[in-house]
Amino acid sequence: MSYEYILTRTERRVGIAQLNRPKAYNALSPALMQELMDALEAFDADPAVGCLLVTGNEKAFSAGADIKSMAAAATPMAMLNSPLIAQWDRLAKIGKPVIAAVSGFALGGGCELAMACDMIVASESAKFGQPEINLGIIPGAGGTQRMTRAVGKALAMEIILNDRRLSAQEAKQAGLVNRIVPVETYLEEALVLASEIAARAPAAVRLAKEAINAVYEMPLQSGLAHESRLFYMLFSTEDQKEGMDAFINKRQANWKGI
Ligand code: DAK
Repeated sequence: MSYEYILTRTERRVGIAQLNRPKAYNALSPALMQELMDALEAFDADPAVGCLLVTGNEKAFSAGADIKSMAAAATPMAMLNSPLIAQWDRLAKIGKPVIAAVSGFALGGGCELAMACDMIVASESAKFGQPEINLGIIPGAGGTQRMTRAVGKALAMEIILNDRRLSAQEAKQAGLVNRIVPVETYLEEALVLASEIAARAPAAVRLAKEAINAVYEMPLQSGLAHESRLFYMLFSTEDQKEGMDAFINKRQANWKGI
């Protein structure tokens, strides 16, 4: 499959999607979002891929939704009916883990895209922010919700109401990102993390992601019951038998993904 606004490749069982509108700081046009979601869904369906990686370039992960195409949607109904909306919902349905490798600007929808991934590896130059207030709007793709859950109410208020930007260090301290790595190696470091996860038992990885994300959807007792059901379900897989046999016989497990 060839794309116009993203680059894709598979390496070490990792499906990599790179946003590729460098002149516009990888602004998320509807066409780019559609290609990105098409690519992520294709990786999700590919048994040769165990983990997904979304990245931009050194200067910008993404500066957010394409303001020029948003400005054209002059009414609420035009915005509601814009092709942009449906694209965002597709990301939450990806079953395999998705890692964002972020360098430079991650602003507005770019920050929301990174936060909608399961983990964030940030380069030392990464800058996170929700500057929508400068456009007379608020975040619309999860910024008020995911940012607040990640960094807490006090800091989220500053970020969203007053365009306070977080450096990589601040983002790490606030719990927004997993790790900070040098700019020169950020993609390789993210790829190493992704390939380690991609080498693990696929069904267990998938259900572990589902169980963790359920924290944000369910009260504790429901979450615990959900976790138990997923745990029991894994005893129907060959990989559970393989993993336990490998432990007992002191050998490397050979995961089959079934
Ligand atoms: N959209 C379109 N073009 C952009 C852009 C953007 N978000 N960001 C940068 N560009 C373009 C600039 O227009 C410029 O293009 P030319 O003039 O060369 O044609 C080029 O990229 C370089 O930008 P600058 O000249 O501004 O470069 P600087 O280095 O001076 O500044 C910057 C870089 C990233 C700090 C600055 O460009 C900037 O502040 N950009 C805007 C950041 C921003 O406000 N982001 C939030 C956008 S609103 C939703 C889904 C998503 C969203 C909402 C709802 N639903 C599902 C409901 C998301 C909304 C947003 O993200």
